[in-house]
Amino acid sequence: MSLLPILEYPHPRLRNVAGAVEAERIADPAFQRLLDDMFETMYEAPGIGLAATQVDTHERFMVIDVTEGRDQPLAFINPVIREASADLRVHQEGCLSIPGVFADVTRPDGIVVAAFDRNGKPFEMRVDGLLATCVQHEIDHLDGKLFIDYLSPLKRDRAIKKLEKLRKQG
Ligand code: GNR
Ligand code: NI
Repeated sequence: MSLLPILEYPHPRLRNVAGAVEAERIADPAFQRLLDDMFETMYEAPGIGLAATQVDTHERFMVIDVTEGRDQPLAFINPVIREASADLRVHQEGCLSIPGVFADVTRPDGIVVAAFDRNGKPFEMRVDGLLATCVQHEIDHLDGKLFIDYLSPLKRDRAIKKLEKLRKQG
């Protein structure tokens, strides 16, 4: 297992739109190793999710674990949001690609997400709360989107200034 380097804003490849994972690739040992490395990288960071885009792999998959015990790893391959609730929730988001910056983002509170698991088996999950926020945040990465894209120009500007300041401080 190994830790993978995480791309940071404003790396241009964070804007790539990821392509589908081909079904035959899921069983490939290299792909399974990549999943293990992404879990290891996410847990070490620590983060509650990690999208392939963030580790410079432009295929549609991500790993998530929002549990306190860090003992419920979830892999989503070719995830699709099937339904999104009309009711919204605000959550203060952060991102391993924009370290040290946090801002409120409003998203649907509940979603139904369909995907394939790491064995290539299709599944559908109805999720809400933090897990729903995280799934949407990760799928955004696969579409080249970042949470700061949802902020007003003023707040986005402040967020980027904060990131630059934190970097200067080391
Ligand atoms: O670790 C993370 N925490 C987080 C908090 C609120 C909303 C989304 C997230 S995801 C983030 C890890 C990350 O950058 N995933 O892409
Ligand atoms: Ni992120």
